[in-house]
Amino acid sequence: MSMNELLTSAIDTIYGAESAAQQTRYQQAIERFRSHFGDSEHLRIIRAPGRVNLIGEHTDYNHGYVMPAALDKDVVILARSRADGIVNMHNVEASFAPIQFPVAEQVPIGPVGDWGNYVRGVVQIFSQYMQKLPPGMDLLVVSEPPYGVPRGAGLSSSTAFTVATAMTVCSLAQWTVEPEEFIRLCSDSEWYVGTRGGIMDQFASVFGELGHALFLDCRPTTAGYYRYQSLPLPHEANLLVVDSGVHHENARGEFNQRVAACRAGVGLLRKMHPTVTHLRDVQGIPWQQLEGLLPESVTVRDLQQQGLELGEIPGLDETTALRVRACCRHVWTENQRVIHAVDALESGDIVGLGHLLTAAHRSARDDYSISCPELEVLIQSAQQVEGVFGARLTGAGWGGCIIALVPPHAIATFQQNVQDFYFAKTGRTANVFPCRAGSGASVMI
Ligand code: NG1
Repeated sequence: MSMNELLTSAIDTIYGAESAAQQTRYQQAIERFRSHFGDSEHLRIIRAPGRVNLIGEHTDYNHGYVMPAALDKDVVILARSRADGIVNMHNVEASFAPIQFPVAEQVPIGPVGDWGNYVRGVVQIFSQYMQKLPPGMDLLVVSEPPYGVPRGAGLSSSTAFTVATAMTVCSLAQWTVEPEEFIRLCSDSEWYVGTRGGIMDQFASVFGELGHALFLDCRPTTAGYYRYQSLPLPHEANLLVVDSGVHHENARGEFNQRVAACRAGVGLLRKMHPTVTHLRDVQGIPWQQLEGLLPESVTVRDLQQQGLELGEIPGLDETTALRVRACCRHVWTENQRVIHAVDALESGDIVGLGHLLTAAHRSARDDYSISCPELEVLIQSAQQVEGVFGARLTGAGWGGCIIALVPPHAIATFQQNVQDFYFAKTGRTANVFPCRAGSGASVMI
């Protein structure tokens, strides 16, 4: 088969009903690669999707439960090897400056916020793991709207980019890495950039399945594997995503503070329960027996004075007050909600699932404090639409998106009312789109 025939068949398999528009997108991308790098000999094309999280927020780095679904929006990379060991990366969007650096086992990090840091992270982490260097490469990144993953929207655009880059590096270097190790290395590559996140996003991006959500237990077994299960999304209701268009600048620092609050919780609980290493370990203990062991608020300095170290967390200040009790309560109750959500999906209980989403939102807002005024306006407007089963913020928080479980007859009203209400209250435009759960990352050709 020719390159074009292979690509056409891969696009049909991955995108199904959307494949005609995607054929055009990919052909245009190949044209751009040619005009940028001269020709398209030996071209590889790799894609990785973003994700929504149905439920299970900020539980992954506590070894808890999550339920994401891969999106049908993705990052595409066109790539080929270079003989000179240089990574030469361009983006079709002019706002991203080109990146160039030599492959190495220690790649110096660029300025904060530089998109090239994700690529540097991948090259460093995978080279160290393989104990050899990949070839240099010419790369073209394509993630424009409407098919790309919206950025800063809590839909894991950075993970999609990281996974696509890592798959590209492995493909060009002809490295075989076991999927779960691959996921861990992708997560480490994002740690290189500075966020102390878990493995949910990478898992969804790699293992996503068309029309399915993924229930994942983020606690690895002793052999380093994870327990997960694909669950068909309901037919009786549609999952709609509403992008607030807002992304708060302090999100990274706030995120790391929540990680710190959870680690503080572990340290304090360990005094009574010495085997605890993650909040997941106290899931079997009634919350009432735990909360008395956890202070409402404690500073990093207070913890240090008690001999409690939180490990390396970028940007943490000694005077930062951590809301330990409320954060741990969110994680504890959220894990339970995920388990109940699995039951609800399996038994077709859409009403029950809707209630769980709404309860998860309350906990994220009140206990984990990750909402913001714009998201609250969206949640309020979603809840006012008759027939809506439930709604919650999705992703890390402080902006980004909400999801809502909406019956088919209410979709048009939902879109209209939510957009009107949001505009009236904030002067901003909300982007509403259906979550069509897509396939996981792949090498297309
Ligand atoms: P987003 O929404 O993509 O920033 C982050 C973490 C996840 C998880 C969620 C909260 C990364 C790459 N992603 O996701 O692991 O902790 O927040 O549930 O750190």
